[in-house]
Amino acid sequence: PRPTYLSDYRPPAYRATHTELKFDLAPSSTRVTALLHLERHPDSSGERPLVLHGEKLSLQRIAIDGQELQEGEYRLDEETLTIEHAPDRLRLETEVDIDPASNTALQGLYVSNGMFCTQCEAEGFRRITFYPDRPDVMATFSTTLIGDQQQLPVLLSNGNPVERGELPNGKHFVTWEDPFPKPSYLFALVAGQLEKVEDRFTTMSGREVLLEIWVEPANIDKTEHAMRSLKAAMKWDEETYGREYDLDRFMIVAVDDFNMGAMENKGLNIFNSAAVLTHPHTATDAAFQRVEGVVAHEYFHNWSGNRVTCRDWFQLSLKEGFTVFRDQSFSADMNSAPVKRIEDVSFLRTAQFAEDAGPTAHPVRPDHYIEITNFYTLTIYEKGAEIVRMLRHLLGWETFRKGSDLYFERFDGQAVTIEDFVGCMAEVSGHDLDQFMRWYSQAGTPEIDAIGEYDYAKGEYRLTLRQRTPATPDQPDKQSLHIPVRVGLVGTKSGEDLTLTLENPEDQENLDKGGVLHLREEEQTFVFTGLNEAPIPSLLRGFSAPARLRFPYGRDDLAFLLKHDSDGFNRWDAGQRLAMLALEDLIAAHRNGVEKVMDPRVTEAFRGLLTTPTDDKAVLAEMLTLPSEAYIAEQQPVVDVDAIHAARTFVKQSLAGALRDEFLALYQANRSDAEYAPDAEQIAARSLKNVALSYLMSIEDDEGIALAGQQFEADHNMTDVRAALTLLVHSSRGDIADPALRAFGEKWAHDPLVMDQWFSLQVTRPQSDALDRVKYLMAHPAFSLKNPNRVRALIGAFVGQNRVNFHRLDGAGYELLADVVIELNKLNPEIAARIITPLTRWQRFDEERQALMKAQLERIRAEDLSPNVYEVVEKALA
Ligand code: B3K
Ligand code: ZN
Repeated sequence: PRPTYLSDYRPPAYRATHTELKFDLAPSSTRVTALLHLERHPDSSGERPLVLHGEKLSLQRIAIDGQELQEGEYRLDEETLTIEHAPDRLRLETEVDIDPASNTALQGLYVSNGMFCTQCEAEGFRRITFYPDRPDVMATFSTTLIGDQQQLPVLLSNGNPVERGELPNGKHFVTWEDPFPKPSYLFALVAGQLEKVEDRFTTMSGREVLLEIWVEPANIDKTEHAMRSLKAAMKWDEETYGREYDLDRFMIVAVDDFNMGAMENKGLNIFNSAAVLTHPHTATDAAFQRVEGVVAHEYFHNWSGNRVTCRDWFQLSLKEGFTVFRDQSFSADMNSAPVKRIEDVSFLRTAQFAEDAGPTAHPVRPDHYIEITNFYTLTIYEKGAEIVRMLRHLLGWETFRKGSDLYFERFDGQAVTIEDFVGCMAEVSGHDLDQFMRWYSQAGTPEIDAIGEYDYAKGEYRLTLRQRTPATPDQPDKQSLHIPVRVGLVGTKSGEDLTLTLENPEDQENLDKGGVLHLREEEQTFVFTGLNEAPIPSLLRGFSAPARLRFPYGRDDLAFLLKHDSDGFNRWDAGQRLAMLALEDLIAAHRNGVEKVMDPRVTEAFRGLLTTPTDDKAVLAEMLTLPSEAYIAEQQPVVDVDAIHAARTFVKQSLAGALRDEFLALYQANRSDAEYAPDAEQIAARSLKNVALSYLMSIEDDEGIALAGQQFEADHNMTDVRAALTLLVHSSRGDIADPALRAFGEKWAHDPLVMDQWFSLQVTRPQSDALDRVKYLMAHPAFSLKNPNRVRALIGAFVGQNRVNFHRLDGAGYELLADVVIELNKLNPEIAARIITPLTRWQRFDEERQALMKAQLERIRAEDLSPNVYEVVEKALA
């Protein structure tokens, strides 16, 4: 497979202005008739031929302006259909047959549980019909669906239904028209036996919009939260960004087999059922919050993505980074804002930083790819969102909002670039954002080394910041970035934020405008004056830039910040840093075979947290949570999975032992029999209670075990049931865990989304039988390699969250993953190329494991590989 380069971009030779489609739906042979209204692009010379994309299509007929084409008048290969001498304007008619039933890749048109559905982004439409399948070709669509009335009573597509009727042989049809020009990747159809719940939303200009959520009949009682989230998102986008919905109806459909979370097709969002269905007895608080976030994300795409779309797939973060930033802000407004920030940053620092440090590192705007599907990454999404967040902070909200308004107004109905977006921000603010653009082109996570010096006599604090971005594949040399660093100086006497006065007027001006220091050079010193007490710096507040910040904090400084920092995020981070210092000592002790000793400062800091009254339970729950094994690993030069596990377990048990009564009191204080609601207050109390229980269970305290057993039995809501069951299954108390696990599995055998949780919680247990359980469960009737949710729940959870067992020294974990990748490479290349990720990180481990991991990568490489897996494996072994 050959790479595609950003620098090779050319506008298309022809564009489609209107597209008429007809689908005669049958599982193994669907006939697709397409009538494309094509015209030569104004910028294109007369020599360029008409080239349409098409894959796995069986061409039955082709005609131009009603004239059938003969062989020789067009050329077909595996990927394209070329017509050398086409007129400047033409109506191209094609008929193709496709086979949705055998489409296990879940791209294009496929069948899931008897229901037809589509996934076209990025390049799936070319598996439906011949088309200029690129985002800069935008056409209006008119789509007729024909299907069996009994089998396929519901026929949906984008836009508005304009005609429906009965046909011979028990068939019926519906015609849909979408008046908004769109690229082919936003096309969708759904057909099946579905039921809907409906609601209405009145937009800010007073238009009434019909809202429909379509699900399989058995799931009709699981839609309430998604509907509520949708209405909240519609209102929020009006109030926050001034964006109003444009069509008369908005539909969401839940589908069981889906590669990603959901898809923002115009007016017809298709969702992985895991990202839409909730019920207190089947979904956890985390799932409720995910649904709220994903529903909002897809809805927000209607403007950031659909009305204004991407010129080419290198610009993917234009829509994804901005939309993730928007959904993060929405969720922050709906729930606890500091906790949302803590969760997002933890995820970024654990998973995206690891991507940025590994062999598949790439810029937020890549400059080449082999398979675009591989680029729906944490870097494009999460780091892309951080870049937009930095712009928001550099400009201030009001100016940022003006830039956003200008962007939507100027580029409405167009396919544009990241420069167009940032250009609007530069225009409205007067800022020079040229250096800032490097965030998009340069891969790797910048490191900031900070040192500070307080001059008591002068009342001055000199803060020196030095930045460096490590080399990444293809990018050995890096340039300095424009980094917004939000700071505070916390007085060591008062514990309060000191007034910030900078010696340099330009720095002061920046600080006054956006509250941040602008770090642009490799090294800069900021001199704060007029201080009458020694400060401790609080740096990168709110995580103002996606960077690794190092400062030689002493443990007492961190304990002090944990108490006094006015920035909630940094208060949490101080606790994490303090725990990290203790964990590092213990990791070293474990490796050297020395007795482990708990740092009393950590214990005292936790005691302080547990005994100081707080009105923010949600943040407290985060503060009491130790850094994850994955995050700890991220901080190590060479990852020692066993030492990390042992050290973390030791800290947890030490804290539980020393603070048992406090944890018990916390548990009791946060119990409640109130009816379940996924609101911020209840969620906070549940997480606090379950964190407390996890400490008690870490020492297998009799009372803790009894409480976990009761919590499971009480069966009040899935959050509590799952937490209790997980703790039991991860303990050594099989006598209690096994019957509970069995009862749960029998009770929920009919509900795949609950069975996914049942799979995950078993295969993440730290005991050494975990891998055998994975193998055993792969043969369970509820498991299937063809369903991405099952693969993620069983295999993904094991390889991603069970580090001690995946990295077993006999290599059995690696072998198991390689076996799965080899199977999935044939069935679903997109999922295969994702699930393989842990193997690609072999450089981070000791030599013995490196060799074992590489051997499995070589084994995979020897297979007949899809472009997806090929690209990842080649990079990993480069
Ligand atoms: N835009 C979709 C991405 C689907 C692509 C799958 N290959 C999901 C989202 O970001 O909203
Ligand atoms: Zn998106």
